[in-house]
Amino acid sequence: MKLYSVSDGPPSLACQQALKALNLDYQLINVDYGKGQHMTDEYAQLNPQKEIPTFIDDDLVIGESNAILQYLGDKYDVNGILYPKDPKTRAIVNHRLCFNLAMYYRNISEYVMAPIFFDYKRTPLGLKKLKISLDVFETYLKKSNGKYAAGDKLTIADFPLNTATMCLEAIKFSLSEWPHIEKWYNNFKINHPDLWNIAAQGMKEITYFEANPPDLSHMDHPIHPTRKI
Ligand SMILES: N[C@@H](CCC(=O)N[C@@H](CS)C(=O)NCC(=O)O)C(=O)O
Repeated sequence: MKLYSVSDGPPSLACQQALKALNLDYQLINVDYGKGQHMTDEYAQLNPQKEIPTFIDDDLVIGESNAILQYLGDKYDVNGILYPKDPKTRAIVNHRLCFNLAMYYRNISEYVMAPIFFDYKRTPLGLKKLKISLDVFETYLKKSNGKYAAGDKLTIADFPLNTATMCLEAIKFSLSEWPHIEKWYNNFKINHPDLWNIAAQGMKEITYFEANPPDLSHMDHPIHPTRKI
């Protein structure tokens, strides 16, 4: 198995956490985002979205971290520990993955990540969207009293929500207004230090780039406006 991953990318890090939690051997291929290695025609053959991560298992080649997490759960979590088989429990896990993709990480990414790497600003509207996303996650976590994202056990849904939340810590955004998120996030660090360590390595890089925004103007990004530092 191979995972094309970017060292500070929350979706990539979530896949690494799942591979580690499932104790799977795989080849980690670090994609250099700053060099635009994911923009090449060669990479586009693997992932036409030109996004990272991309995962390969034999003849299966897929992008989209949720699809990767679900595949790993389906194929390798035979007892349904991290990806429960009971349809209702599983539906909650799937829901949390969708919530992260469509709302939570989307708004974190736009507010935290895009202004670090590209020519975007942190705006009051962006902050409002972020706070609404945090309010929603807080509501979900209240149901499990802040234990895990989809109930009282660790599941694959905790990984992308953890790596998304890590971006907030990277820029010292306080979670004190969202006590259940804070509790869940700290519990993850305490109870799963080896998994947290994967996110923590990425966080260090994001914190560094927050203080030293990279010049990606050479990348000529097709969508995002770059800035020369
Ligand atoms: N929905 C995708 C998003 C992946 C994603 O946003 N990856 C970023 C790196 S963290 C990326 O490759 N962006 C492409 C670009 O900015 O050119 C997933 O969950 O896998």
